Amino acid sequence: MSGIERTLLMVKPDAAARNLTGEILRRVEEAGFRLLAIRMVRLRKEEAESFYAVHREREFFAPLVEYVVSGSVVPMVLEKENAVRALRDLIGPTKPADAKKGSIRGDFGLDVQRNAVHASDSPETAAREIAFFFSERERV
Ligand code: 3AN
Repeated sequence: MSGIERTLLMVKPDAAARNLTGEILRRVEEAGFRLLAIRMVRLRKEEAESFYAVHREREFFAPLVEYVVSGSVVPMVLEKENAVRALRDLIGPTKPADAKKGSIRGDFGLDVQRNAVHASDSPETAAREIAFFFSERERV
């Protein structure tokens, strides 16, 4: 099955603080994704806990929340054929050490927590995460 999909990419605090937002967006656009919405925001703790609610029981939940509120993040809505899969391929696996050179995490990730970006893992998650960050008016 193929079709035009929307997904969410979030530049995480480590990458935003290292001035990598422009380079990451450049790579995403070069790969054929269309940018539909973008903003920069510093999450409150309760918002971060809600965003990462599926990980609530994991041992890394508290440090993950603490990390993601440590600086600004840059969420964006991207559109492309099979966008969810295509973006996961472009960013590489969760652990930057496992990610290929040329992938976003392979080139810019520091460790499993500070791995430069987040991308939705399914179309259902994408819909939830897009609605989390963007109002209906912003989702053109
Ligand atoms: P992905 O971001 O590749 O979908 P998930 O959904 O398994 O990975 O994990 C969400 C986030 O939680 C990761 N981006 C990473 O920042 C953090 N994380 C995942 N596994 C670990 C771990 N073992 N230790 C610390 N942080 C982790």
